[in-house]
Amino acid sequence: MRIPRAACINDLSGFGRCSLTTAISVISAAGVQVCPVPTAILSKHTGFDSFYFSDLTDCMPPYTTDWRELEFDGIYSGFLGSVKQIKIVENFINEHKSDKITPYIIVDPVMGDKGRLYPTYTLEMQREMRSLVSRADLITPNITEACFLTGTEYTGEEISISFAEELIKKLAFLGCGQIVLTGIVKDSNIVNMTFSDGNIAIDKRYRESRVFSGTGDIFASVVCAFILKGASVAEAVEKAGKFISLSIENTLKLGTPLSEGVVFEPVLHMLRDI
Ligand code: PXL
Repeated sequence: MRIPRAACINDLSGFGRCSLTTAISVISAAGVQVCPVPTAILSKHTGFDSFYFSDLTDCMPPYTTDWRELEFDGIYSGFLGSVKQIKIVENFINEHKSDKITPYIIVDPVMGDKGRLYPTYTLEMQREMRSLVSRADLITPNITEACFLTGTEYTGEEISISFAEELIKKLAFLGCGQIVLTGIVKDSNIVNMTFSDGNIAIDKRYRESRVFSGTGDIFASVVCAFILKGASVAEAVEKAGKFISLSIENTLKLGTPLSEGVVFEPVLHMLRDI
């Protein structure tokens, strides 16, 4: 059996279950090889009051140059901290687009949430992220990110289906072939809307009132793994929705703090056949 191989570009936060910690666990458990490219190391994610941070931008070009002869079935990028890092990811994609195996490119444009950009996100980074998403086969923005990418006014997480479709159209106009717009609030549900091959699909799950950090990273990691295993985007999104619901159910039972993220360890084994 051939194991698909994914290059994952993201930061490594030692505590708090997000970014590479999540990607490595989740994608491996789903049966896909993960090759991490760390963009920075943090002792904890930025939602904690204190954390140690060290930027690894200058390590990235020699690190990825040493991988020139490796071929990847997929390249998945998450949180990026500067214009320089976004450009490094674009170069890495360009270098591997001509490989015998053309990698499937997933860009999770981690830029902000609840109508606000992360404080590190400059205007120049927004411009550069628009260029990066145009190179992707699939992007997974939340509503905030979709609004910033398309220059649309943010009106909250509760949007109509026609507004969501409008956002998707604008994102497609930027050049993204397949899009999952995540986190649309509809009454007591959370809806993820998939646009793929000209079709729209909806995945609806019961919405927990508490929001755990790192959920977006679990979502993109599950989607990445199952697409590389041959699932359609809509199928992969359904699996991600199911896995997140299962993990959150488990977390609520344990009662751990929201900042520690979703306790997925006890259910990781279920990813194989979810
Ligand atoms: O889950 C997104 C994320 C990734 N990386 C770092 C973060 C966060 C969210 O807070 O702090 C460092």
